[in-house]
Amino acid sequence: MKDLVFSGIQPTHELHIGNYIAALKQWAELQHKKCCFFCIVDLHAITVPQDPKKLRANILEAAAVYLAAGIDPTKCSIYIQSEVAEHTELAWILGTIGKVSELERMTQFKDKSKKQTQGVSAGLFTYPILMAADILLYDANQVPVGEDQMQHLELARVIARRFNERFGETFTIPQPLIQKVGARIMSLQDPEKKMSKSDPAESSKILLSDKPEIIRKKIMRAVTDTEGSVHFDPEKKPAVSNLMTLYHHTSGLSLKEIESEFKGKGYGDFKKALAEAVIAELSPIREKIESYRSNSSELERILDEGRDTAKEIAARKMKLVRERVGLGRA
Ligand code: ATP
Ligand code: LTN
Repeated sequence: MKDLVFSGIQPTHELHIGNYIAALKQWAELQHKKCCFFCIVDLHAITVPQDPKKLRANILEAAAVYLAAGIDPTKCSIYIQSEVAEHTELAWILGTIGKVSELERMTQFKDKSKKQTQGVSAGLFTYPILMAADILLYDANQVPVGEDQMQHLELARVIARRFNERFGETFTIPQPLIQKVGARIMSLQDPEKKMSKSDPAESSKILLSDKPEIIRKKIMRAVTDTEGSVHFDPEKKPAVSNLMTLYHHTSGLSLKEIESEFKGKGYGDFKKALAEAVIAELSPIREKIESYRSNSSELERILDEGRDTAKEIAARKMKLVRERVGLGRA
C-alpha cells in the first residue's frame, strides 16, 4: 500500500518559522514521494473563541501560505476541514471510544485551558478526538507534525487500536513523522518555551511574513548565554542550540559544520550569518504569499478540488464505519 500522509494547521494567527520547519517544509518534501492530504483545520480553530470575519480571512490566508511554501496542488490535496462533514461525524463516534481520563492527560488542553478567560469549551477538551478523526478517516499512516503534537498522535493510535479490537480491522495505525533536529523550535526570548503563534511577544517568533530588516532585528535581539561559543548542547545551551537548529534548517549545514564554521568567533558573527540564511529561505515565501493572496479565484479552485478528492475517500470510509458500529440502516 502507498504511504498516505495527513497533516493540518489551524488557521489562527500568522505562521512562524517553527510551523515552517516542523510542518510545511516536511510537507513540501513528502508530496513528491507520497499521497498527501494537507488540511486547514478551521474546526480546531474554533475550540477557542475566534472572530468569524477574521477566521474566514485566515482560512484563505493559510491556503496562500501553503502554496507559497511550495505545497503543490497538482501533487497533493489541500482543503478545508469543515467542508468535509465526515470529519465531525467520525469525531462524534470516536468520542465514544476515547476516554475522559485520556483527554484529561493532554498537556495542550491543560496549557490552553489556563489561558481561557470566558470558561473552557467542551470542544477544547475533545480537540484530540477530532484530530484522531482527521487522520483515521483517510487511513493516513504518516503524520508530519512538531513534537508538541506527539501526545495527540499517540491518543489517535490508542483510539484506532481500540476501535479495531472492538469492531474489527477498520483503521490504519498512524505514525508520527518528526524532524530529527527542530521538532520543537523554542521562543527567541525564552528557550524554555516553545515558539508559539499565539505568543503576543512579537520578538519571540520569526513570522513567514517578516521583512528582512525585522528578521535581522529579532535575531540580533534573541537571547543567548554568557559562554560565547557556538556549540550544540540543548541541555546546557538551549538558546544557542535553538539558533543553531534554525541555521541548520535554513543553510543546509550539519550541526558539526556549523560548530566548525564559527569556531573562535562570537555570537555576533553567528547571528549575522543566521539572519541572512533565514532571510534567504523565507523571503521568496513572503513574496509568493502576496501573489497567491491576490489570486483568489485560483485559491477557490484549488480548495474545491481538494475538498472533492477528500470527500470521496471520507464518504467511503464513513460508510464502512457506520456499518461496523451498527448505525442507521443497511
Ligand atoms: P498555538 O500557539 O496557537 O498553539 P502553534 O504555533 O502551536 O499555535 P499550530 O497550528 O498548533 O501552531 O501548529 C501547526 C504545526 O506546527 C503543528 O505540526 C505543530 O506541531 C507545529 N509547531 C507549532 N509550534 C512549533 C514549534 N515551536 N516547533 C516546531 N513545530 C511547531
Ligand atoms: N492539532 C494540530 C493541528 C491538526 C493536525 C490534525 C495535525 C489538526 N488535525 C491532523 C496533524 C494531523 C496542531 O498543530 N495544533
